[in-house]
Amino acid sequence: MRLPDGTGHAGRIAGWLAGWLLLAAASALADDASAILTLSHNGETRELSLEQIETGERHAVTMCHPEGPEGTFSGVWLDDFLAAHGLDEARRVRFIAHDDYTTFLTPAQRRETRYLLVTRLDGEPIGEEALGPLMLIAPAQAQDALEGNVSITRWIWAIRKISAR
Ligand SMILES: Nc1nc2c(c(=O)[nH]1)N[C@H]1C(S)=C(S)[C@@H](COP(=O)(O)O)O[C@H]1N2
Ligand SMILES: [Mo]
Repeated sequence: MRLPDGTGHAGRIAGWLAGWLLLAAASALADDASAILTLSHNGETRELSLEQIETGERHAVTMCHPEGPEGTFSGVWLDDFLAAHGLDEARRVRFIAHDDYTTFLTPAQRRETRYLLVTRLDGEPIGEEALGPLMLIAPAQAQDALEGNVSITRWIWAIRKISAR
């Protein structure tokens, strides 16, 4: 016996919808739980997800990034992130980007100005087209940076690895 056309059609839509919802839920979970950063210390390596980076207090600042993106940049203070991983005393904290650009910060440089490890722009994880997935900014220097009065060589974006020693 054949089901009336209406039921079959509705059933297909319901099935499609359920499948789609499942996929959407799974990918939302993966977004926060998949590894975006390699953290290494004395040869020991860990892969961290967005939610593992965003522990503790978050900080937000609304500004224009000299490289283009503007809005509310939020994340964790670099010093808090390092402390959470027992690395606050590191003599050198090196950052390596997806384009292989690299910089490092000494404790003295971290004392000169506070660096924010940015995880989100306007509340959303940051895509590679918007300098993501992670970037370093110095909020206190934002206006000077925009006006070109201060060097932003340490405002590394597209960070894929942080290595401390
Ligand atoms: N990932 C990444 N971050 C980077 C760079 C880069 O090439 N890649 N260039 C740095 C340098 S040297 C400066 S002066 C500023 C601005 O770089 P730009 O003038 O090449 O855009 O971003 C810094 N951050
Ligand atoms: Mo530069």
